[in-house]
Amino acid sequence: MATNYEKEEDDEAFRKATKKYEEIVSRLPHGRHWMTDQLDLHQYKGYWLASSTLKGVIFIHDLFTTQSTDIFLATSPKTGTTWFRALIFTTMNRSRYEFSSHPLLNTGPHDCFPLLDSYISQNESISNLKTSPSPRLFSTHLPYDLFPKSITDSSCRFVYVCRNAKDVLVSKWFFMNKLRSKDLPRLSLEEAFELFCEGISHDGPFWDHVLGYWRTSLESPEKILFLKYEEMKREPVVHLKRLAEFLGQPFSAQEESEGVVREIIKLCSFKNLSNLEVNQNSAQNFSNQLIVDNRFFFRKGEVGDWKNHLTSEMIKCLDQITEEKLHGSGLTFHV
Ligand code: PAP
Repeated sequence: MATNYEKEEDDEAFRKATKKYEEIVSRLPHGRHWMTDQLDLHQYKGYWLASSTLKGVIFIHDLFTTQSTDIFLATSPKTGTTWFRALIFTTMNRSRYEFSSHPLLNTGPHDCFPLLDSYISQNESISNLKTSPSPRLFSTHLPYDLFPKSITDSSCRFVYVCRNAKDVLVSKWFFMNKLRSKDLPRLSLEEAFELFCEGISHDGPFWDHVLGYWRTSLESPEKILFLKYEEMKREPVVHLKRLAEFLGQPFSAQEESEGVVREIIKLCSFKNLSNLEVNQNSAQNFSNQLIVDNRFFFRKGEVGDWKNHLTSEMIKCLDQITEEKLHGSGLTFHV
């Protein structure tokens, strides 16, 4: 329990960080938000951030105290956050819960552990974070370059999940249209495509986000485990075992022979999660402003749905940007 003095200190730090955010945001270039059509994305140190995310960056820099055991699931939006959140939560807690009565069966996709970017600026979060049991699990959409040195230089770890740009664009376009006010016209795929290619999308440019984590994962593989959505789809056993090892919780021979790996994959599968009552009929409250139906986080869960939506010109252009951006990095997508 925080003392009155600690609470006053936290409140003061909270006020200072809010003021700093307000000063910074007023000076930044603005870009079109996919959901509102307002100029609500802000270009900060080369990345396009929603207001709540920018606020999160300031708060993380000024108010977050990292612990060496912290684990971050980092993703660009629509690259597998929901799926990997479930996989990490289940893997880390596998000796705690039975699969038949697992909390994931009644927990929305974003409730197993918080999105730090928006959680950090909520009331009480600072004191809650101080008392959370370790290892603390967080999700984040922040580009790696926007984290403070206190995090990047510490021994906390990141699991990064990337996905091919074409599926990300399509997934994000569908998602944003579900969130748009009924008073607004639909965001056309052409508009979404233009914005995405220009990098004007949440936490974009998408390719810079991926490369920031990719390069650091090459330099410091003990710091960042770099995974691909498509590879997890193709060989879930192989990649879940890599994930568990990186998290410091490798599967024992006994667990493997008892089918624990398969059970986790089954529990976290698109088919299982998307059919749960909680994911069909409940909603998620983000930063007390945005309420999103859980079912919107589950659409198709497939690789290659872009073929059903993108024109051949769009495909050519996205492939070209991807090739140019990733050239020389050693990172490829075979989709
Ligand atoms: P977020 O970053 O906004 O939280 P995120 O979970 O990364 O979203 O992305 C949602 C995508 O993951 C959706 O892809 P789609 O639009 O191409 O279908 C969603 O269907 C997919 N998804 C959600 N859960 C799973 C799962 N268990 N397995 C595979 N894909 C999943």
